[in-house]
Parts: sequence; C-alpha cells; structure tokens
Amino acid sequence: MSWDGINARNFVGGRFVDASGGETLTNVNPASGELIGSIPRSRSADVDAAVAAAKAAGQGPWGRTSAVERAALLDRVACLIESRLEAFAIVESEDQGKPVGLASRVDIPRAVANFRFFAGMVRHKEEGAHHMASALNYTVRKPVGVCALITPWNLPLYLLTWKVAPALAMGNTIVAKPSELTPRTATLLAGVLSEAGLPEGVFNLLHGLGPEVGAPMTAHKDVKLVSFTGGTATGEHVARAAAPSFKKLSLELGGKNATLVFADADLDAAIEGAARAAFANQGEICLCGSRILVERSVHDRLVAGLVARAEALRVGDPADPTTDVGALVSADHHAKVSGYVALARAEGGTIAAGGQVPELPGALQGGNFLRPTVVTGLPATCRTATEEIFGPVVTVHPFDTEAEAIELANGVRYGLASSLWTSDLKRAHRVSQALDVGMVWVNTWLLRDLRVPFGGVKDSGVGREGGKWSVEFYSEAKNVCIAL
Ligand code: TXE
Repeated sequence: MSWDGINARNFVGGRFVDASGGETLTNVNPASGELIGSIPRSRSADVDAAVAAAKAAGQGPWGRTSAVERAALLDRVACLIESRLEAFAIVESEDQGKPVGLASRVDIPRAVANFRFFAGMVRHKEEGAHHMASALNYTVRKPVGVCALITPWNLPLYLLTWKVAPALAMGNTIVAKPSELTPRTATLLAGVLSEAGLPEGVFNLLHGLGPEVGAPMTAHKDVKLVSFTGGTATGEHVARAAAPSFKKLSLELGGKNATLVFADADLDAAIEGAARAAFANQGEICLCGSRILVERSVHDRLVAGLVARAEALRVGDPADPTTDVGALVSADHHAKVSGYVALARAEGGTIAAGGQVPELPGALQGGNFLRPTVVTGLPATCRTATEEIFGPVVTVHPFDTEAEAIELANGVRYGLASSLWTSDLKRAHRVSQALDVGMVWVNTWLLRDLRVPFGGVKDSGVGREGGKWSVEFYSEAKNVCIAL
C-alpha cells in the first residue's frame, strides 16, 4: 500500500495528496495522549478538487460498468481488507482507543461484511415491472452522482464502509470525510480500493475539520447525496446545508436508548445484555443502552448484577488483547463524559460503580480512561438520564407498570433503538409496537442482519439504510413506460 502507516493523507483523483494549503492537524493516541502523526487540514479548495474528480469519474467508464463488474470489485475489496485484518485493527485501536480485540472481532470483520453483503445485494438485485392493458412500465435504478459521506469517530471503518459499499455498488462516485479524530483506517481503505482496481476519481477522501471540509461538502452544488452519521447538533447543520439544492439525505444521529427489563425476564441474561449494551466500545455506540428501566421487584438484583459486571471489566491498554474497555476517543470527550458523572452526583444520583479514572501504569496515565459507571437513584427525567453522554455511563430507573415503562422509554428527544427483556411473548410484541424507535431488540442487543432497515425517529435522524433501503437511497428510480 502506498501509505507510510503514520500520517493520514487525502486521496483525490486516484492519488494520495496533502491538503492544497499544506496545513496539517495532529493525530493523538487517546490511550496515552502521545502524538501519532499528522492529518491534512483540508479546506474548500480541496473539496472543489475532490468533487470535480468524483464528477468526472462518474462521467467516465465507471458510469458504464455493470452491476456484476462492480460486485466483483467489492468482493476484491473485502478480500484485501480481510487479508490485512490485523493491521487495520491495530490502526483503528490506536486512533480510536477501542480494544484491539474488539476491532479484530467486530469493526474490521464488519467492514469486510459490508463489502461482501452489498456485492451480493447488487448482484441479485431485481427491478420492477408494471403491466397495463396498453403499456408496460419497467423501473431501473440509476446512480445518484457524487455522494458526500461523512462519518464519526466511534466505529470509523465500520460506519464508513456501511456507506461506501452500497454507494459504489450502485455506481456512484464518492467524496468521503472521516472524523478528524480517527483518520487512518479511511486512508488505508483508499489504498485498498485503488489496489482492487477502482478507477481514479471514483473514491476521494478528504481529512480535516467538520466546518472546514464537511460543511462545504454538504453545500456543494455538484454533490447530489449526503449520508451523515454523527451528533444531532451537527446533523442540523448538515440538513440545512443540503436543503437548498434538494440533495438526497440520510442522517443517523444520536440516541439515548432504553434497555427495558421486566420481572419475567431471564434476569442473568438481561443483566449480561444490559451490561454489554451499556459499556461496549466504551459506551461510544449510538445504539448503546445508556438508561436501564427495570421493574421495581427486580431492581436491586439487577443493580447488584450490573455493578458486579461493571467492576469485573478490565479497563486499560487498548493494545492488550485481554482489555474489555479502552480509552475514550479524546480528552475533550473524556471531559464531557466526566462532566456528566459530576452532573449525576449533583442531581442526587448514587454512583454504584465506577465514576473514577482508573490507575494505570506508564504512558497510559496520559490516556482518557474512565471506569464503567452505574448510577442509581436519579429521576428518569433528569438531564443525566435524558441527554446523550456517549460514554461508559448508565443510569438505572425502576418502574411499576408496563405503561409507565413505555412512557419513560419514549420520554426523550431521541428515538434510535431499544432493547427489551421479557419471557412474555405477548408483552414482547405489545411493547415493541409501542416504542418510538427505529429498531427494537427483544432478549438481545445489537444483533445485526444487514438486510434490515437501520435508522431512527425523532432527533435520532431521518431515513433508513441497510439492505434494499441502501440500494434505494444510493440510486434514483427511473420509470420507462412503453405503449404496446
Ligand atoms: O461529532 P460530530 P462530535 C454524538 C455524541 C458526541 C457528540 C459530538 O454525543 O458526544 O455527538 O461528537 C463532521 N458539516 N455522536 O462532535 O461533530 C465531523 O468532522 C459537516 C453520536 O465528534 O457530529 C465528523 O466527521 N460535517 C454519533 C462528523 O461530522 C461536520 C457518533 C461527526 O462529528 C460538521 C459521534 C459540519 N458543520 C458522535 N461539523 C453516532 N450517532 O454514532 C462536524 N462535522
């Protein structure tokens, strides 16, 4: 790969380049605070160049490739990432702070799966026909054009490839912007796409800050589609910038997801599931269950089990394969999450587990670590229990009736996902229907089938991606009506 392994580079028109102004930002290892390289600080001029390259590539041979050719290319990309899984996992862990074991087991295999899945999807895609007495309609799906793909720092390669794979499968061209906090696996991906034979200009990558690169991308007149995953406040800016030129838009934003535990649940399984939902990836997943609503009769048992699990988690060096919880992504984010622990105390909560920075040896003392934290005794309506914290902090609230549980679950501005633990099948259906969210898991959490719709309601976003929803989003339907 034409990449030195340290510094992230832009990739424009098939070449690795620096930002046109030569400016750079620093890339810091969140587990130590040490500098690990530099990142191009791109500006509007770089956006113009990348969009021009993407537009030209769409008008070239790429625009005439068949779905079968594109599927073969995606399969080659999947194999190349898979063959370097360990290198990708190490880089992801160093940039993000997540345990390398998690990156090897989940993030990078999922990136591989995204390419394989959309290769299969486009290979087997069917198109519609509608017969009339005097005519035949058939509907084809055409590429949308230049897609701006903007991704966050929590699952860097996983979320980027969730957008890149279907966008390429449907014949589009891309300008991608990963988070400035986690730039390097996107740079590795650019090299892999090129090696797999993707024509120049089809995939372009820009690094830099949101307002300086993301904003001009979303407003650019030649960008026809924007897919954004990130914070809700940023999502508002993106929606405003995209609106005047009527771009296709998908926003996957924040969450404050409820884990609902009923007394009839298998409590051991529920505790295990609730702990995983609270602390996986340091709680930095939009789907994390950051508030647990539990039927009062099992509240104390659940809290005891959750505290025991939280305390058993090994917090420490992300490079150690036995680590369960790594570092938060940045010092700023650590300050934000720690601020919520202080707020929980001020709001009258009891810190039943965690709440403090662990003592770690050597360079790790400069890292952004926080012990998995369980807070009890807070009203479910307070700020700690309703605002997105996005860290290893979970609040637990008792309820008395099913109706109250549903009301509490729906009582936040977000509506991304819920997980529900019960052994009563009728209750499972009833509560699932009543929850104002895009996704419900029953007696499990984060079990993903790439064919199903992914996305949220309320302030958690607009639109769905996944399976045929991605195929539709990353293409334009065109109907042809032929008189017979
Ligand atoms: O995300 P941002 P931040 C939540 C979480 C977190 C908060 C803020 O609560 O604490 O959001 O995180 C780019 N136009 N989530 O500030 O800013 C930015 O460079 C276009 C939830 O780090 O939303 C990055 O590439 N793009 C979330 C991407 O947007 C802009 C994951 C996301 O960054 C831009 C991350 C602009 N004006 C944070 N400003 C989830 N849903 O998974 C920034 N960006």
